[in-house]
Amino acid sequence: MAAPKRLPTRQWMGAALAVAALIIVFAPAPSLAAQPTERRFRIEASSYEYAPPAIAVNVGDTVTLELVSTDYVHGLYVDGYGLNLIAEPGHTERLTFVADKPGAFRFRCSVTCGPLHPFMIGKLSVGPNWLLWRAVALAGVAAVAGLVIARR
Ligand SMILES: [Cu+2]
Repeated sequence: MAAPKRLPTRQWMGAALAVAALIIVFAPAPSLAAQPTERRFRIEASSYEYAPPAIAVNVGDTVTLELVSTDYVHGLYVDGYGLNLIAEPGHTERLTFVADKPGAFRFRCSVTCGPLHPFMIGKLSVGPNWLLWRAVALAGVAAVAGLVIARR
């Protein structure tokens, strides 16, 4: 009786890595397990920056932005959501909204506050960044493939 013919281990590894890469690229994003919650951010505006410069929330969160200006009059306009806040120095302006649109949105100053005003920008991220996590997972698969190739 002849021994069953077996595929070489390297071919199995290559096939497994290719299947893993396909799953990473084409698998649907998992539904968000996080329950919508209330989030509050205090954003300090000064010439010509926001602190913090980036905020991240989950889809469905009720978000309150508090804009505080530390020097001149500054604004905060959120692209995609069409929200606008204007804060006088020493005053806090508040705005509450539901983050119902996933994605990355730029926010920028809506009051001409000086020569570098066009560069006064920040970022609102709504929802997890699945593109980034897929890229990280693909890099892991590529690293394993590199190790397999290097070991032969
Ligand atoms: Cu400005």
